[in-house]
Amino acid sequence: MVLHDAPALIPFPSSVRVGEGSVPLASVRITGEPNAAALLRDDLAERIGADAIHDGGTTLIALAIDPAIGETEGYALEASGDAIRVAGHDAAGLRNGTRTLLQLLRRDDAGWSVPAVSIADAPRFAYRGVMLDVARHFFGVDDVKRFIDRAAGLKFNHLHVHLTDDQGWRIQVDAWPLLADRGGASDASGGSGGFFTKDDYREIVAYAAARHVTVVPEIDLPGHTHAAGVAYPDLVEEPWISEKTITESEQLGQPLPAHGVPYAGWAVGHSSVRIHEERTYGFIQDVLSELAELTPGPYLHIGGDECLGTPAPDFALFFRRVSRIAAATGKTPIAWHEAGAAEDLAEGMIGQYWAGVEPEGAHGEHAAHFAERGGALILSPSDRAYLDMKPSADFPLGLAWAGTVPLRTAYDWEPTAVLDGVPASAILGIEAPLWTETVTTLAEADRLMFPRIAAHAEIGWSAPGGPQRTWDSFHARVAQLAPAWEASGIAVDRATLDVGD
Ligand code: TNX
Repeated sequence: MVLHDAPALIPFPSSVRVGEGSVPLASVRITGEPNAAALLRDDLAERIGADAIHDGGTTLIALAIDPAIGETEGYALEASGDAIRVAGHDAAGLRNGTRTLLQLLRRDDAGWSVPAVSIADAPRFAYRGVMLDVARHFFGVDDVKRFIDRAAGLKFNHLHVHLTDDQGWRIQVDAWPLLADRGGASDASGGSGGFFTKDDYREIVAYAAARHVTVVPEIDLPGHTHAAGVAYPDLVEEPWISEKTITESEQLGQPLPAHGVPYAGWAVGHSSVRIHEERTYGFIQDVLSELAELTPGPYLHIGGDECLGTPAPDFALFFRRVSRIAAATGKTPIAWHEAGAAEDLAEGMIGQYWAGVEPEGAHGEHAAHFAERGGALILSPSDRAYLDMKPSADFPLGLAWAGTVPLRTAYDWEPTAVLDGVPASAILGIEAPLWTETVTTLAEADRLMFPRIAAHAEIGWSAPGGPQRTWDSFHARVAQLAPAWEASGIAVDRATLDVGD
């Protein structure tokens, strides 16, 4: 095969050889692995039209799982003549190969086709996540499904759902029914919120699983629990209207939080469950065991961020107990890296690092503690990977506390170089979180996340050093893919495609 211009694929594959000509898609039949075939049929129909796909189609798309091919989640894709063959090492690999196929689609005067191409591919990191905060503003089942589609299309394989925060509790808990009923009836702009029933949540988990996305639920503890106190005032104490909370509230023109009353502001670090009351641990035990039961995936996220008023010994005592309650459900607990300040964490826990790519203060040390205790790290540096940071200073949505993050900055980081003293083997992967203080609709979420989410998809998937793993190549590929994103209903803000600053 002759090498021509590389196709606009994100994340860029390990190996791509482009041949001569193209494979026409005027009349297509899809055969092979039935789950992947059914999903591809739907996705392809949306792009090229359902009429082009039928059992008598002249171009063959053959889907197979073949463990002899590549590595975990890897795949091979061959397109030439009148056939396209996608073989996954496993079912997730087949999903990844079909996502590549969808990005190869192009249309010219002769109609839809894909270029003749030979691709071998596998991911760099096992964990490639996005996070949706449904607590500050609630997003219903359909929106979450669309969010999963966006993530899966870029080969992300984890969806972290931030289910609880000061402004709302979004998951039904049978043993504590008021959590959702009362704690879910508010949001960060004084709206009426919402919550997932257990059936809603199961529907999300099943939809994600069919697309090889593992859902990681988070109950944020011991702070960010004001909404739990709206439901059950005795569970939560709020002695900590700190200077930070006062300043933030003044700057935002928002009232300070009041105990037991729904909170519609954005200040953080003012709430906590009662660490010295036994009842608190019964509550946590109930919540985490009901959540574990709803969760086929291996992880439970237990929060740990921004406990600004919690004395260090109380914080340590809390995580000594709660990390073990979480681990006893059979799941691996994940916590924000500040929980690494607690000396006696359950072993093998995963830390999620959110401070900057150049760690200051104790952030790096706290994060490293997870690796020292046999665990691993997920990297979400806020000055690169936070999808809610403004892409430019004048952007109408988003926050800027970690800086503005234009596309070029979002692309410019190396996960293994952030934390001193943490070996590359302890980096499980990366995650791009979308916090939703300023985001109330999926269209607004799109405007903030695209195209930066694509930068993190590539950082999580494509090893550095390849000829296309450069800003210039990435930037050009984003511009080429944007029309396809728009065609699939994603609200891309064209201004953010520029480098900006
Ligand atoms: C920090 S960093 C938070 C969230 C906010 C976010 C806004 C971290 C783990 N927590 O509570 O929503 O900033 O960008």
